[in-house]
Amino acid sequence: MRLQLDDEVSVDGNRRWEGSIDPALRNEIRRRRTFAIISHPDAGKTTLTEKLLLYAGCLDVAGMVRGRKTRRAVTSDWMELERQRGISVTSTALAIEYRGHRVNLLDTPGHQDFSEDTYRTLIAADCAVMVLDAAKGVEAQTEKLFRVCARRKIPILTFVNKMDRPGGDPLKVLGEVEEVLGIGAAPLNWPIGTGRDFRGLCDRRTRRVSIFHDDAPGSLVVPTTDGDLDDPSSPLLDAETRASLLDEIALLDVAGAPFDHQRFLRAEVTPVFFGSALTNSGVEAFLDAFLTLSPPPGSRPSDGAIVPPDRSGFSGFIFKVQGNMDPKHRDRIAFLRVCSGRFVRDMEVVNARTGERLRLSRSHRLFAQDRETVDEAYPGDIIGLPSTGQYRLGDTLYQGDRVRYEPLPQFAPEHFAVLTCRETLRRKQFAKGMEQLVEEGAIQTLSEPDGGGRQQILAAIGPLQFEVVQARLESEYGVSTDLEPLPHTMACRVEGEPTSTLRMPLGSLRALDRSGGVVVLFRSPFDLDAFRTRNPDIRFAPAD
Ligand SMILES: Nc1nc2c(ncn2[C@@H]2O[C@H](COP(=O)(O)OP(=O)(O)OP(=O)(O)O)[C@@H](O)[C@H]2O)c(=O)[nH]1
Ligand SMILES: [Mg+2]
Repeated sequence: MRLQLDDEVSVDGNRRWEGSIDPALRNEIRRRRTFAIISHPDAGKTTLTEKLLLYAGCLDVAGMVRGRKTRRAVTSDWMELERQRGISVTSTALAIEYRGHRVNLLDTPGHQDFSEDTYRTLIAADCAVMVLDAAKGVEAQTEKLFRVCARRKIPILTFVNKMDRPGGDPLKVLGEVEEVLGIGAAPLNWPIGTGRDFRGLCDRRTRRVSIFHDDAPGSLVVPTTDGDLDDPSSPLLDAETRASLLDEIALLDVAGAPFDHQRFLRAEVTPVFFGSALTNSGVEAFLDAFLTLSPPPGSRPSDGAIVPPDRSGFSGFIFKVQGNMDPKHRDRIAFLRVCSGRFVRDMEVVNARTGERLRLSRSHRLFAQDRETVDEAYPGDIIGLPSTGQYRLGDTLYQGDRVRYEPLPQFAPEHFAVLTCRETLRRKQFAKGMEQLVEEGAIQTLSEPDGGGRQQILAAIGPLQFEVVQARLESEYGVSTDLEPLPHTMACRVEGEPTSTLRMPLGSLRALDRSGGVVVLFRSPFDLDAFRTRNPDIRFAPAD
């Protein structure tokens, strides 16, 4: 359950820390917004991110995901692999100042093979922006990510994108959001025309219409001409368009889900906006509404207690580790979400997992691949901490009384392959590369009991992760590899040390995980049953 600064409610008798009365801290918390952009692949998250940066004045010219060579690439898809393929592979943090707010934007990969990264990034957010393709509506991965938000009661705003493309049907999309996702969908603006005729928006609260100037290239801010919907003399809309718009708005007023801010904050209704990130139509209206509607950083559960953001003691957790963001440094950066108190560079903290005391002498504000030293940070902020392996995903760092935030999800792998380092001389780089990619959570690995250093068994949520590992070993560690997919579909970790020899069904594979635990790979549930029959004393550890 999330608590808002302004309207705190009691929390089922849960213990909670006292908030500090430091007005400066409270003010900094109030002006922060931290959100993740989520959706099915290709709906336009990265393009919308780029345009939010443009409207926030962080960019003079916007890049493009799959643009001509002459056109700038987008900011948040910084990895060479992402630019080559035109998809996001890893989530990206971008800190921007906009209209007196510090906005921490988290662009996430849509592809399900990278969903572990997306889920972890969602946990670091206080709200989510769900992007839908107007012609495709609610797609499979969007639904999965929505369910994660619903379970965690993360407030969701909806941006119906690609209104410039044919086939978009705003009423149909609203219906799908309500029927498939089971959440009230309250449109706060409404499109004027769709596809080639998409030329403006009507704000339902002010009944102001904005017509886009369609001569502006998508790389620059699009000027609009505004007028009143209820002004029949306004030259902005011809009589026919105005009449059908009035009908549509009247229908929404009668039949549409009303917008209620408190219900939005409880994730019971989603405000819906329309636009086209590619042509910058509706992006500014969305960004401004986002600032007023979205919640500031909220409280978080820690070991059965509730930690309010204004708790005076600093605390935060690591939700991502990313290597080689800056080819010059070739280091690893741990992404820490600040949850309470004030972060000051060079402060001493404790890592709740190890009990170790750490001095955080280097800390960075992140802007996709770029970074700059940051001396102070507040709840909601994402700071980058150079890592030499001392941080693990899910680590809590705190000052004062002990805090420990919930562990981050790790998914059970369903795809396996043997990866072999081609050149013996590169074996050290291979081991280092694998070590670092595992630390990032980009892949899980197992080893064969007597496998030697040139081979590792990769365990992944999806096959695309294999390609990413090979591509990154090549480009970041100079190691070329061969991949041999395995027919196995599930991995079970044996509880404790098996006392007797395992009687393996044909085709099953015995391996070791990174902590030396025994793991058995099965091709199918039948093999698992066969194994259980042959090894009745063996117990498997419950999946994470
Ligand atoms: N016509 C049109 N195309 C768009 C719009 N927004 C994005 N696109 C295009 O859709 C494609 C995918 O856009 P991305 O921004 O990469 O989509 P994404 O959601 O980040 O995709 P993943 O990162 O792979 O999950 C690109 O070719 C974009 O140029 C839009 O509003 N209209
Ligand atoms: Mg993307």
